[in-house]
Amino acid sequence: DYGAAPEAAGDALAWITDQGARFGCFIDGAFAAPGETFETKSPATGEVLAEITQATQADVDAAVNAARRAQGKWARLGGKGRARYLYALARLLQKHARLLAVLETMDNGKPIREARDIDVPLAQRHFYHHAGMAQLMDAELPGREALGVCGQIIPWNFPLLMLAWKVAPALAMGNTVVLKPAEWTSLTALCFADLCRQAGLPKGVVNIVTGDGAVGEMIVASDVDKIAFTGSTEVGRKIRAATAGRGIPLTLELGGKSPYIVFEDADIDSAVEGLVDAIWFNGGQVCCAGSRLLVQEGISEAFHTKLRARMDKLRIGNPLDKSIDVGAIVDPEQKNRIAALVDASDGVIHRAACAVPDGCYYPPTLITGLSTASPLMQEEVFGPVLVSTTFRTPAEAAEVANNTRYGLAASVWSENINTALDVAPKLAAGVVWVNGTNMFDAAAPFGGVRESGFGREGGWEGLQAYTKPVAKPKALKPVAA
Ligand code: TXE
Repeated sequence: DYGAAPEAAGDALAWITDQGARFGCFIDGAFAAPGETFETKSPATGEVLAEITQATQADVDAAVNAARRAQGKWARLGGKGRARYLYALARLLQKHARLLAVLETMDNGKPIREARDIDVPLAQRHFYHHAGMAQLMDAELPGREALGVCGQIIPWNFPLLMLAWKVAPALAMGNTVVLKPAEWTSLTALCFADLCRQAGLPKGVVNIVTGDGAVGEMIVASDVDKIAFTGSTEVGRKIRAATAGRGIPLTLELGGKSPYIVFEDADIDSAVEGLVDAIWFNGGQVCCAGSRLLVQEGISEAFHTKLRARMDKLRIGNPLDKSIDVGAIVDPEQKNRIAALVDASDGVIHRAACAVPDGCYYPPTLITGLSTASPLMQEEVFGPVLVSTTFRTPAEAAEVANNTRYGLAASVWSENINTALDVAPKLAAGVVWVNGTNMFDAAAPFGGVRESGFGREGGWEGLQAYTKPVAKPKALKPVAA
């Protein structure tokens, strides 16, 4: 049942069928024959969408070798030469925007409005931006060169967008890549592989190997020159330990429990609307989700009343329906994890009033009355669950906000710019938004502090992270006497 969008689902299903509905890895410019496979399902319907290959050690080796063979020539193309391919990929992402959005929604469960208006356009923007940067690069990053072959491991919450964050800057700077999508959401990465073929990208520049964490481990253990990872803090820690002896650069973008701080003088309606975006965008399955609300005491009651009323208007259901605000949770396993965390809490629970469809859905939830030390105040839920507390002074706001092992993002809401500018630098977070949330741009670096990881993606910092100083600087001419 595709409700309001049967024809859109039809296009995506037709693409899957055209590909044989069984996908091998994309290695050295071609899809390999499928090996042992697993099913990828639509969380909204439970329907099996396709069979995906569980890559073997031989697949990973072949992918790394192909990337190694391709890298020198790719780097020697120069920035302008590489830019032509990156522009071609950007245009193809644009041309197939609808197919990609529907595939993403079917595979991940996110509302089609988000896939269409956010995931896919931001992925395109990332390729356009890095095409432009590659073009400039010959002149603008002197003394630096590509790292070589980059291993890239991405999560399931923004499958295509996280691919773009990883692949575009790596390619722009002359690297080749071996990328592994998350096992629940491989389809848009495989569709992207198809686009690489259409763009005539030299073989071996992009390789996609599919499968679970064991395949990720194989990439980490292989002869790559960098690992870029987005995912859980736990796996990030394992990867750091596994690469410690090799001294290869590492970018880790991990979890978060980002504070959303509302001062008494904030524009309350805007702050409530911003909060809906901060915690219910993508069902809260967002690394920088504003999952911890901190409200100044004087407006706490009024704010919560408005928040509950707004929550009760959220529509949850079939993610292919354009009028839906909250879609399905990515997988039943993740839904059970969310439910277990909430069920164990001793707070006061308010659930959004809308009817929740059967299956892999979890309603927008607000929990108040928790102590700072309680697990739900500290642990990343990675679902549509907001916890809330109050503060009295700006100093206390910063103190409570920083009472976390994470440090990815923070939001500050106040109509007094002095309050905002006073508090923002005191927050331990990679990004602080003032009177806003979830603002991303390819030109702005993004990343965390503390257990949210290190390294930046996007902006100059993100480009630099895919280069190293030139190994052999030109010898200086002796100065004539
Ligand atoms: O993440 P994993 P999971 C958090 C969030 C979520 C929790 C668990 O709290 O509830 O993590 O999600 C690959 N070596 N985030 O289990 O396992 C895996 O195949 C190398 C936050 O899905 O970290 C996938 O491709 N790779 C987050 C990727 O790592 C390994 C996004 C992420 O999966 C591996 C996702 C290993 N040993 C989850 N084990 C964010 N920051 O956005 C797994 N993988």
